[in-house]
Amino acid sequence: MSQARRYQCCVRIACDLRHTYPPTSKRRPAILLVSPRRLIRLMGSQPKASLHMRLPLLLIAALAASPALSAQCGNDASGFSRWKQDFAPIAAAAGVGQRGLQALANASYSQSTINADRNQRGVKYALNDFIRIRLGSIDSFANTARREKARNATFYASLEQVYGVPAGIILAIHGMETGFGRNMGQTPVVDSITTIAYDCRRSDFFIPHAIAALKLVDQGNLAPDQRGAAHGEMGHTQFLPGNALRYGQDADRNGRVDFYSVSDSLASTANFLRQKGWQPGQPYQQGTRNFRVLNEWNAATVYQQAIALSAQEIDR
Ligand SMILES: [Ca+2]
Repeated sequence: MSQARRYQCCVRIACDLRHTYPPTSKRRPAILLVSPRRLIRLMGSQPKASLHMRLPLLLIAALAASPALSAQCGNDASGFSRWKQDFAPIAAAAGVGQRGLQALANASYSQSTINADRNQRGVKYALNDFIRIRLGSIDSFANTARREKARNATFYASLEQVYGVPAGIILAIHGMETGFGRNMGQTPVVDSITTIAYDCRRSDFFIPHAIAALKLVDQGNLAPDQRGAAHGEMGHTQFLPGNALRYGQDADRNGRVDFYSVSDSLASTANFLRQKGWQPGQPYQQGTRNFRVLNEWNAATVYQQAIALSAQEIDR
């Protein structure tokens, strides 16, 4: 298998695993109304919500008594335009500005996102199978990662200095998620994240990410037509928009947080792990505190094991 082909397979399987998003509710209503109060609860559930997120929530609270603020989910494209219209004031109340609202108005229903979501498989891989399918082998993957590291050793050293996360961990995630940036997805992020937020299966989970994506557009940190993976994951390490908004870093100091820039994306990844409790200079193999931080990045144990084993080999 060629390296490029292997990366494509890696990314496809990565998606299968990464997209084990919260299961649909067994008592899913036929019609789901997203009330402002519910939105407050959803967005407020994110730990340590920053002030710039809390203020819009107060505004939503002020509007919570308005019965007009609701958006009806749907299971096909037919209700998407109406949902966008109804979702716009909800997004505005959450702090989305004019550029974000324009991106919402221009969003198209993403059938490819829905197809990917409907085709999710709950396959569980043994570690050896996961490594074989995903990486070929630890040795070959680590060799590729070491070449990436050698191309910009100073940068990876600076990441460890600033965030305390070893280069091996960051490189392993970069390689695992997108084959070191070779495949970052082909679906417009705003289309995919608004479609999956509108879709009844996981509105609760994805609505805050849709609002975050629109805020990123507002900030100029996400182009309205930028492409990503099927569920709105962005850039080199496939951040969901809510995490992108919260953990993004402008590592190259050009005034923008750009998840399609290697330096910004990898610094944001390191920042995410550090903020989630990564302990600099401490071990990270299975059974350690740092290993448990990897669960914040991806809940699949085999993914965490493969990252830790690869990182050790990359940094040896
Ligand atoms: Ca930047």
